[in-house]
Amino acid sequence: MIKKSMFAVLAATGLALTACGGGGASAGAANGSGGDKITMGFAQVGAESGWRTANTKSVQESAKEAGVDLKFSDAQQKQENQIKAIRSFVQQKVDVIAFSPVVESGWDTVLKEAKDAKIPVILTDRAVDSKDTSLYKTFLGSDFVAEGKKAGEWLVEQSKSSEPVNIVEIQGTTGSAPANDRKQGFEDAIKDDPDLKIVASQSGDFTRSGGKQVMEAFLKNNPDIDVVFAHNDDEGLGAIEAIEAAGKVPGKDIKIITIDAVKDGMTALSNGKINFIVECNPLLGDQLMDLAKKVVAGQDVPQRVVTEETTFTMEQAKQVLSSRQY
Ligand code: GZL
Repeated sequence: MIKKSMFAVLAATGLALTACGGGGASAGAANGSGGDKITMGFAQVGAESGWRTANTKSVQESAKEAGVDLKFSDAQQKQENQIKAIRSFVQQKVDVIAFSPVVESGWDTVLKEAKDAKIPVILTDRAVDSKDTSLYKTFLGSDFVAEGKKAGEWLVEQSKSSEPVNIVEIQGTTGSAPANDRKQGFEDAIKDDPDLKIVASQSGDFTRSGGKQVMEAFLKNNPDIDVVFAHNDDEGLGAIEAIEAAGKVPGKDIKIITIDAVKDGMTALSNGKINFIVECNPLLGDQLMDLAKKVVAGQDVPQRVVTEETTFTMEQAKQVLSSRQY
């Protein structure tokens, strides 16, 4: 966790970084209030991936630790369910609403209802594309463009020969910030290398089954695939199943790059079935509770809090696998 003094400096600039892996001062101490228990309404995306499971666990455990009364809803990846949940939190007059928007668009109306009810909103994990930034107090989460860029830069580094490299891309949930931004970052990183070509791109909806189905179709329609860029580990693990069913060797015949670094992904990386993983930290619970207490207490918070993350090769995965928290 960033030292308080550094945090104050970064906060003043409107941007703060938090160390990956979560952890940090308990929310109660953070605002020094020790005041009344606050109630948070949390509208989660769903339970689509290992990352989401770890994120939910982090939010629930951190709420308990921080003495925050958590009202939790699982939207099963449907925007209308998240909107319903936010409306219900407004009716229940919670102190603060936090949510991870399943897609970027279509939130202004319900966020205006929360604002009119004087209930502050915190975005966590994913962003919205609303132009009206007064609709939420802060956005805590990863820089997905940077994640996509790191994935592309590794591939550029690995592809020094002037052989053509055919890439298939398994995108995340259509319209979601991580899918849009990871795609952007990856394309930006490879655009100056004429040998690297995305020959097919389709959404696997961040799920293992989605990754497997999309990869089966890619294998049928593209005889010569060199690399898979999957927007999360679960899609990459589904792609591995399809590649092995087609009699090819994942990590060797077809290289695989994914994003998240959850346990199952890191295990496949250490076994050489995935070649490179960009970390996306789901342990946002502690920072979320700290921010919520400050927001409810009327304190200023940075409008953007970016989680710091790293990357893993096979060797690095072998070293850290046993100590991973999720
Ligand atoms: C990223 C998060 C994405 C993960 C997926 O912050 O929103 O959603 O990369 C998850 O695993 O489903």
